[in-house]
Amino acid sequence: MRFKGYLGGFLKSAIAGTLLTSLALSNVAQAGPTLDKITQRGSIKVGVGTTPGFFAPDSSGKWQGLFADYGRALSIAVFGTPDKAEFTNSSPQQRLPALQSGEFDILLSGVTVTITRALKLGFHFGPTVFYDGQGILVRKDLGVTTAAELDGATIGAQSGTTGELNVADFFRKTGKKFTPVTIEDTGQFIAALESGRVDAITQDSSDLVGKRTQLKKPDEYIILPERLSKEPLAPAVAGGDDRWLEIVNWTVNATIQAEEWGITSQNVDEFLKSEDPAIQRFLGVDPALGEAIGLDPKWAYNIIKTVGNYGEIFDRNLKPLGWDRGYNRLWTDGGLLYSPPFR
Ligand SMILES: N[C@@H](CCC(=O)N[C@@H](CS)C(=O)NCC(=O)O)C(=O)O
Repeated sequence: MRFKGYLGGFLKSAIAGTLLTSLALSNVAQAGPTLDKITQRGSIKVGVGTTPGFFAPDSSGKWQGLFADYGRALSIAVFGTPDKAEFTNSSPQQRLPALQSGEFDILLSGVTVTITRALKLGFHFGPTVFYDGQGILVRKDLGVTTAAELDGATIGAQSGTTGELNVADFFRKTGKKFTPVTIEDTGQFIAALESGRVDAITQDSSDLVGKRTQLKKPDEYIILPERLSKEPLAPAVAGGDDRWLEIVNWTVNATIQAEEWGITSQNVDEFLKSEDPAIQRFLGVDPALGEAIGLDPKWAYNIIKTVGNYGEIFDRNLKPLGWDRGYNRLWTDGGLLYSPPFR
């Protein structure tokens, strides 16, 4: 009897398990609204900024940079080819509303993850692809070497950025005074510094390092040593589409996990012969994960083969500008990059 009871229970849970599996599979088979829109349109609309190393058109008009490469990685995940990401620049002020209204499918523009954006504005964020902090860029002839010496200064921030609040917080906290000038347009923001309309400008240090190289006389300016804030920069998507969010999440995770395993664009084909079941799942030798995410089982293989792992993406775009990996090293190297498991 006990055995029968046990068997009955086993059968019941097996049936329930099958039901759950088929429910889960039917969920997987449904494309999310964003993915539907993207596949019907045949391209992914990506909002970007204009900072060398992160997102900037090259001389032939092709967008290059760390974030641009994540746009390409997504295009590979969805379409199997890197060239279906359509990059459009819009100001920090306009791009979040444009994402909300569906003008963009994703922002890869250095958006900082904040609780206000998540809970009050309803955006969702993928994994951080660049850990940054806010800096201050000043003309050398101002004679200051630390932010604390900027008491009484006129400081420019771009409207719609986290920089506006951060700089106000910094001066309030330190009991110093400053005059804020908010400017929407990037060209005018830079011009305000060059013309002397403001004494300093404040933005993500990633932005300042890149934009400093575009000043007429870069050597006449310095970035002060302080970082006023934490700026984890991540892909942003509109709320309410879990499936699209998961595709974004696992696309970024794939580049981080590949680096952890030492899988690069150069050696990925050798890893196809790996005996490690996790690597087999990752590269689609075992198709189970591709089926679960509803993409080509080779989606991660294709990403690594074409754009490379995180380290390759970083080195290609940011090493030439002198960037050190810093916090953006793998957790195994003392950094903050950590992919959840591929299983
Ligand atoms: N991370 C900040 C700032 C975002 C931001 O302004 N990013 C820079 C690039 S890192 C930008 O778009 N600048 C204007 C441009 O490049 O045109 C935020 O989320 O508010």
